[in-house]
Amino acid sequence: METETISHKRFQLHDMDVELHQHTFARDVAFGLTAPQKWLPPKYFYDERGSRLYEQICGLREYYPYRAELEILSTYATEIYAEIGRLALVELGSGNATKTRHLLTAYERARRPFRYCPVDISREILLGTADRLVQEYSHIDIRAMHADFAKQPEVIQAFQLEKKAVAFLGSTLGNFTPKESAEFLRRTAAILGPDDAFLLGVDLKKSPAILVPAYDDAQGITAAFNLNVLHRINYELGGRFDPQRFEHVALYNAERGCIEMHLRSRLAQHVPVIKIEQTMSFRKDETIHTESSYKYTEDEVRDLGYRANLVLRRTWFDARRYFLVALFRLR
Ligand code: AVI
Repeated sequence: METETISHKRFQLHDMDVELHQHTFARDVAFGLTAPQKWLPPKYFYDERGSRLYEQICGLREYYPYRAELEILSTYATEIYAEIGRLALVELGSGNATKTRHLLTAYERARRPFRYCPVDISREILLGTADRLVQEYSHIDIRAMHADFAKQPEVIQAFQLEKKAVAFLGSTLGNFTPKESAEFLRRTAAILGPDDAFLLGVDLKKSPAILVPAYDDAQGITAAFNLNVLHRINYELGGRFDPQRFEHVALYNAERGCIEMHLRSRLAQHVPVIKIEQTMSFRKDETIHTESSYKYTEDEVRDLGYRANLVLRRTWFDARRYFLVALFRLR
């Protein structure tokens, strides 16, 4: 693994060897769109347009997970700080750190120097966020890391922190398959020390009447977000998709315990993808499975941690108990 450390004026950036995007995207499209159940990994939603659409989703009336977690972090920032305040804070998938600000403000109030280590796959967002935070918080010491942490949580060992809290918020774990979640938690637990903490934000199981509209909003923003992956195949891989020939589908799969998002072909069609020299064929009503968003019960979260050698120490809920922020320590 290659590491490059760039010292900016007021923060440090570790640039890990993020695998060449174009190559993996082409490989995943070639593989996923020729499988019996066509599928694409959800990480490809997030190009510039997709990230903007996701921000819009977070502001939608129907999309409760963002606001529910924000409510937890703002209501219980002092309590959470009391648990982790002595530790450096590593955030996996920090994005623009909007929610984490409530915790950072609690750190700042203690008027002691503290270290915040945001890790993200988007270098631009990371640099912008670090830049803003050093201006807003006078006691902050930022060590940012540009890395694909989902593949390799071990990258955070490069921070060489003695004591740390690792935060994985935003219900991002929900987009991993159960096998990926178990593996990710096991590997993350393996790099925690006896005094370290792991803070996890997960969306809870609830009625499909609430879940489904959160992924199929009236304004069609989630539909545009889902269809955006076809635009991306067009402009990055020379695809010839007409997104209007597909429709957005969101359903709750009770057996798997997750929302599934699909793109359903409105008609039989053949779509060339020039850069991978393949033509993808679709039957009428055939779908591409683009995302699973797993929902948990508190017991399932406890169990998931337990199997990864973690013990659940504290839980915080929003007023409607839609969302859970859980604090784990090593067993
Ligand atoms: C980023 N992730 C946790 C979101 C979710 O709820 O699964 C992505 C998303 N997909 C549709 N809406 C939001």
